Amino acid sequence: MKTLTNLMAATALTAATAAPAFAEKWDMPLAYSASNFHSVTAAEFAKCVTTGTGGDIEIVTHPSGSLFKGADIKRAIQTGQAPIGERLLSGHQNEDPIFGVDSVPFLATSFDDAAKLWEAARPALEETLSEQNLTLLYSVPWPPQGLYFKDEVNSVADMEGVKFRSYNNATARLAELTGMLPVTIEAAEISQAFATGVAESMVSSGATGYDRKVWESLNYFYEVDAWLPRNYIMVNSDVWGGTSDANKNVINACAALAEYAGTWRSKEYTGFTLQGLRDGGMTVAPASDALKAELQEIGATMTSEWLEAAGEGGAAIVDAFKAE
Ligand code: PCA
Repeated sequence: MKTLTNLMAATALTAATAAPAFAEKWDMPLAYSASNFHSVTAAEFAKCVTTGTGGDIEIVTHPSGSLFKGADIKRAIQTGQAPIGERLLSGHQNEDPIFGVDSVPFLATSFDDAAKLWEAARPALEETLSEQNLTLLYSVPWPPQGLYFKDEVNSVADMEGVKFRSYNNATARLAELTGMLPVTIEAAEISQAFATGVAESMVSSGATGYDRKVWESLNYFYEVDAWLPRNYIMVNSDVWGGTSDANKNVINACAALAEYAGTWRSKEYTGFTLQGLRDGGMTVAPASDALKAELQEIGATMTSEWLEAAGEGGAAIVDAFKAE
């Protein structure tokens, strides 16, 4: 008993004296605005880690692409310029088709299916990320993707020549196949792009349209439920390897909590933000049956293109998803 007490006292002493020496600050770049639900979730995750590790690791979030722009976040973490951060998973589809698994049109169109697809894809994604010196911590889906326009659109023919804001390969391809003109713009910059006419349409969630107040420039949101893309939080694998088991446990627990809370928020936010678009003066409605049928055809083309690009690994994920 005496030994145990001594040991505990010694451990407490070590912890107390060691903590300041090992206290680390982890800057966490985020691409989306502070008010966005992903950023709110990340801020809570950061607080959970800071509190849970007793201040050993203090995570400080930097929203709106203020530390690194969305397109640069992954590279910054891979190269150790930032230890941890959040990025749109499908933003890396040009590096490896597997990253675009969540943006295959009409493959997973509900929160339940998006969760199943994530479960099926997660091991392959973890492996691909780990080859890039990245450790996956958690992931949260965006609400279902619909189409934003300035003018009424009832068919693909109505989209001809429209300037379309894209956020990944799939959205750029969608623009091409519908005769629109894609221009890649980060969410943090879209209000300005729409206000200046650089873009006049996009595919995105009600959440992003609401966050960026797009009713100031756009008038229509068509619910298409094309897919639910995901954000994910990654940590540099060297940094992760140098983290104590106790702190890893805390971080993993905070990550699980964040994934749950973020997904819940995403669901809640779906209806809330569509109403917000209406309140802003937009027409929010399901796409017409004719338009839906045309989009399904384009979706089929994009699905076969993705399956061809993603090869056996991609097909295995889709099979596992469909088997659930
Ligand atoms: N918002 C992000 C990605 C998907 C979404 O709903 C964006 O538009 O950039």
